[in-house]
Amino acid sequence: MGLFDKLKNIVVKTKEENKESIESYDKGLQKTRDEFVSKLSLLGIKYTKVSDDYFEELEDLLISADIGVNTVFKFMDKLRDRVKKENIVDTKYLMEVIVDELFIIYVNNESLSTKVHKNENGPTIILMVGVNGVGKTTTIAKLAHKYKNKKVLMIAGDTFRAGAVEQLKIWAEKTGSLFYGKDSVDPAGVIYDGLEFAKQENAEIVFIDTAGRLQNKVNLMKELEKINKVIERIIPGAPHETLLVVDASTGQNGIMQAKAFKEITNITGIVLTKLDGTAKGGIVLAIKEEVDLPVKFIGLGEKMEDLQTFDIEEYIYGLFKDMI
Ligand SMILES: Nc1nc2c(ncn2[C@@H]2O[C@H](COP(=O)(O)OP(=O)(O)OP(=O)(O)O)[C@@H](O)[C@H]2O)c(=O)[nH]1
Ligand SMILES: [Mg+2]
Repeated sequence: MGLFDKLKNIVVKTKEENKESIESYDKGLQKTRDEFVSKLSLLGIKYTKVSDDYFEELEDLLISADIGVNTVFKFMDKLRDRVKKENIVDTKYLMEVIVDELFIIYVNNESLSTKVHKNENGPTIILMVGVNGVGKTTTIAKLAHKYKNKKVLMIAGDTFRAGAVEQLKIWAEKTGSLFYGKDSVDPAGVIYDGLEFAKQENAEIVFIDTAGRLQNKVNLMKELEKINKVIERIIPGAPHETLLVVDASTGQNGIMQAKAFKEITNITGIVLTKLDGTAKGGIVLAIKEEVDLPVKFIGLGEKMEDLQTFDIEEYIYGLFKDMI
């Protein structure tokens, strides 16, 4: 095969690979797009020229997409500025500026990397935290599926909710992962033994599931401290990632959770789940502005395939594809 053909193959292949993720963004963001973008388009029909009324309605619209009030205010200031400076009168053209500026909000930041920190000298430990029902356990399954070429172990650190251990075990079977869990009331104990098991089995990636009980901050902090101490004792330097799972459909409540967790433990990234079931897709931008943690993965459905590494370009495409 000549070099040209080889290159062509690579191009076709990357396009194909991309196609799949672009399609899932497309599908997963449909609700947000339908709500937000169709309203935005209607606004552009209602007002063909930029005016105070237009700005006011645009502001309401952005707030209702859960972009976050502070973010929206900043955004509106910037937009008004550009309208003035560039003498923009046509709302159709302003639409392009809006897409552009939303993109800039996100990209203008260093804590953007979606990269997962890996341990070069042993198992990579990924701790999942978050309030109950947000999708922690499902996300572990999805990530295990993503890393199916690695030796994955799941540790059932949720000793609180009835059925939680069994639920994780089933996912381990479905994804061909190793599993460690036992009847216990003490998550730290289970995690301790699970990590010994990880070393013994030479696991490459270890996911630790935790209970999502809503409790007071002090207790939660103490519990996470204890868990982190145990992890560090068995695998120095671990956990390599602490992923906070946030349910996108909870909107501003999700933002509050992210702020609270960030205060009590070292969160390295966010997994935003259930984007498929909500019109609150704007929360991605609010997290960036208000919490300043990178969204590393997004959940776009209930199946183990329905997880994507977060990509701002594909996200913006998924939101605005009807307008571009
Ligand atoms: N539509 C949709 N549903 C999801 C997604 N992620 C998780 N779910 C669903 O949300 C529900 C709760 O998911 P779990 O993974 O059990 O959540 P959890 O955080 O482990 O819950 P607890 O263990 O009770 O704290 C399940 O019905 C999942 O199928 C997603 O990205 N999209
Ligand atoms: Mg769970």
